This record gives sequence, structure tokens and C-alpha cells, in this order.
Amino acid sequence: MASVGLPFVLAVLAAALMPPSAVAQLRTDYYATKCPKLETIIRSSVKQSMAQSPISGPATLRLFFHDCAVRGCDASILIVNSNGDDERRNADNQSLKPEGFQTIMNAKAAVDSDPQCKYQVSCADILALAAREAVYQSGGPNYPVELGRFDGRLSTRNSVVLPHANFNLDQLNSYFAGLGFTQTEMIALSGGHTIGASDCPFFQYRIGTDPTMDPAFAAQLNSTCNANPTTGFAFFDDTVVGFDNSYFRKLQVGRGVLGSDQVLYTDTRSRATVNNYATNQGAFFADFVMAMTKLGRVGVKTAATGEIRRDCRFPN
Ligand code: HEM
Ligand SMILES: *[C@@H]1O[C@H](CO)[C@@H](O)[C@H](O)[C@H]1NC(C)=O
Ligand SMILES: CC(=O)N[C@H]1CO[C@H](CO)[C@@H](O)[C@@H]1O
Repeated sequence: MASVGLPFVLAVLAAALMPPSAVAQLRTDYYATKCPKLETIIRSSVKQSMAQSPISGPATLRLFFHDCAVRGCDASILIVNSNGDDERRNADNQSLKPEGFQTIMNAKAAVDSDPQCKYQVSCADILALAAREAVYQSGGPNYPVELGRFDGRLSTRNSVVLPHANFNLDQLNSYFAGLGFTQTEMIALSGGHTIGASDCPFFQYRIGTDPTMDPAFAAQLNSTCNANPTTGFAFFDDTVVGFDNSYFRKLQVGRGVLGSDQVLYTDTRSRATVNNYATNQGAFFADFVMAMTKLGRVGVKTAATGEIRRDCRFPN
């Protein structure tokens, strides 16, 4: 009998020492036989949604973050409970745009219209793939998405804990450390604000009071929000639907929209990373992909702890 090599022995040992299924095993080829056309189906469905509305891409990316950050990436953010007690109706989710939910509903319908795929693909995986499409089809990196998540059955308003737009660096770091992220990863993820917009209530308090805001920018935001106090909004950067590193270049000139954006440059402990991403888009893209992949692993459910939801809004 051939002797087994040392690497093999070490691998077996390592596997034996791992706690059983402590971490769900995600794989990029999880649906290779269950739904071979999955990625093509979702790519084309999200493309249609994004063509229908420029809000679809940003809203979908944000939805993925809000899902993973609460109870893990288990599509709990999509659940609609008849008593109204669900994550999407927490105050922190009030401004989630319906276009994001619609993008996922459309993608799910497209997946289930393929007889081979029907009821085979979790809503959590559809959301992870749709978020990648939102990034890629906005001009950002195309990256492999790990799959094999199961959908959760629970969603409650009180379980929602999300970062706030007035957080300082320590608060941002402590929030993201709770999800397992370093400061650099937190900054890369904040680069998601290279697409989309913010409503006035999230930043209006900074106008005229925050000295780190460029005065000309403050005047511009002021007139936007004065003209439409309830419906006014500001795009995060100049390339509204373009996924690039311009978000970081705007921070360098005091044109960050949210306090939590601008502080990444103002605080000298995080400034070097902002400067790096501002000058090196490749570095931002690489770190963003790594951090998004890591975000996609947060709190993942298995067949034993979750299900494949038939309607993304309701547990089976
Ligand atoms: C760092 C802490 C974060 C804070 C404080 C924060 C806060 C916010 C706020 C206040 C808005 C505006 C909402 C509105 O007016 O409708 C927003 C929008 C957005 N956020 Fe974040 N966010 C954070 C991190 C992230 C992360 C990690 C991602 C994804 C990688 C993300 C993606 C987005 C996107 C794409 C939008 C635009 C949504 C749209 O245009 O509909 N955010 N965020
Ligand atoms: C904002 O606009 C109001 C009304 O025009 C004005 O009174 C105020 O001084 C402006 N503030 C800033 C910071 O531009
Ligand atoms: C998208 C969505 O469901 N938003 C809800 C957020 O929470 C508020 C307050 O409960 C609801 O009115 C929104 O419909």
C-alpha cells in the first residue's frame, strides 16, 4: 500500500480538529448541477432591473449589507411578517428603496421559471449574486460569489443593529469588528457608497456645522435640501451610477456626504487607506472584493438551520 504524504496527514488532522460544521461550507460551484444557468439568469434579470431604474443597483447592494449585518446573510431582510414586526420595518431600514426588493423578486422569479432551478436556490444566494451584479454592471469588479447559503425563518424589528451616518471612526470600527472586519476592510466596504445617494435627513445636520465639509459643497447641499426638505437627496459621488474610486477622491476634498464617510479621511488613523484607494483603484477593487466575500460568509445558515424559501417574502 502506498504511504500517504505528510500534507495529507496534516489535512486529515486539521479536519478532525475543526468543530463540526461551525462554518457552513460555501462554494462558488454549489449550483453547478442543481441550476447550471443560475449566474446567467441572474445577470440578465438584474440587467433588466437596472435598465428600468438607476436606483436598482445601489438599492440592491445596500440590501445585501443590511441582510448580512443582521442575523447573517440569510435573506431575513426580505421577510414580510403579517404583524409588521420584521427587519425591513425597523427605523434604520426605512429608507431602503423598494427597487432593491423588486430586483430580488424579479431575479427569484427568473430563477424559478427555469424548471431545473425551481425552488432549488436560496433567496440569500440570489441576493449575494444580485449584489455582485449591482457592482459589476455599474462598472465595478466582476468576482466569483460563494454560494450555498440557506434562508432563515426569523425576522424581527428589534434585531436590527446597523451603523449610523453620524458614527465616528471608533464607532465604525467597533461595529464592523463585531462582524469580524478590520478597519481597512470597513473602509473598503464603505466604498460601496461610490454608487447611490442619501436622503437629506442623514446629512443635513452637517451643513454649516461640520468644518470638514467643503463650503461650496455645503452651499450646494443646503440648496438641495432647502428646496425639498422631505424628498431632497444627494448622490454620494460625481459618478452617480459608476462603481469606481471617486468616492475616496471626494473624501480628500471634503465632499463626503455622510459624516461616517468624511470621518474616514478626517481621522488621521484611517486617512492613509483612503489616500491609497483614492490613487489606486485596483487596490480598492481587490480589497472590496475580499471584504464582500467575507461579508457573504457572516452568519450563514445550513440545511440544518435554514431552508430554501419558495417566496422570498415568507418563510415556507
Ligand atoms: C460604514 C457604515 C455605513 C453607514 C453609516 C451607512 C449609511 C448609509 C445611509 C445613511 C445611506 C442613505 C440611505 C438613504 O438615504 O436612503 C446609505 C446608502 C447606501 N449604502 Fe450605506 N452605510 C454604511 C455602509 C455600507 C456598506 C458596507 C455598503 C455596501 C457594501 C453600503 C451600501 C450603500 C449603498 C449602495 C447606498 C445607496 C442606496 C441607494 O441609493 O438607494 N453602505 N448608507
Ligand atoms: C442654508 O440656506 C439657508 C436659507 O437660504 C441660509 O439661511 C443658510 O445660511 C444656509 N447655510 C449654509 C451653510 O449655506
Ligand atoms: C422598504 C420597507 O419595507 N420600508 C419600511 C421601513 O420601516 C418603515 C417604518 O416601519 C415602513 O413604513 C417602511 O415601509
